[in-house]
This record gives sequence, C-alpha cells and structure tokens, in this order.
Amino acid sequence: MKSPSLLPLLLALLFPMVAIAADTPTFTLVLQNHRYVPNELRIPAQTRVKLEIVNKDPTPEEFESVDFPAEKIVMPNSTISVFVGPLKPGRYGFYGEFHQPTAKGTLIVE
Ligand SMILES: [Cu+2]
Repeated sequence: MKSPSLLPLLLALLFPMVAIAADTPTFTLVLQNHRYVPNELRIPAQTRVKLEIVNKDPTPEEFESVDFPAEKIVMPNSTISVFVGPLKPGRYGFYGEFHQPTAKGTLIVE
C-alpha cells in the first residue's frame, strides 16, 4: 500500500541525483578527419566535468590521456561520455590512440 509519508523520502533520494546531473558542466569534442575540434578546450579547475566525444569519422578512435585517467573507445558515428576531474589548473594533453599524429588536443584547466 502506498503511503503519503514515503514522498519526502523519495524526493530526498531522487533530488540529489537530478541536481548533480544537471550541475555537471558538459563540453563537446568532435573527432573529424582524425583531429579533435576544438583541439584546445577550456574547463573549470577543481570541477568534475563531462566530456561528450563525438566521432564523425568512419573509423573507431580511442580517447586517451597520460595526464589524467581516460581511455575509452569511440565507435564510428558515435558519441561517448567521459567524466574528467576535478583537476588542478594547468594544461593536460589528450590524444586519439589510433591516430596519434593528428588526433591530439589539450585541456586548459583554469
Ligand atoms: Cu588505449
């Protein structure tokens, strides 16, 4: 049987998740011709951010960094989400493991 007294509990359980999801700053990187666009992305320091990586190329790529923990495959014509940070201010390189000569970029954390 449903009781009205459950409502505050449900709200308390659900609302923090909604608030966290809504407050996560989100940035988009597009892979096109095996390059990241933009190849420099400014994100806020000491903040967990969500990167949406859109692969417009007809081949898979792997978003990867040695400067922060990240390694995730992006299939052709697909989008993935990667959570990054919180990071200290600075410059953090990333690359596409499958096309390293061209697919490189920098997170500028400030
Ligand atoms: Cu890798």
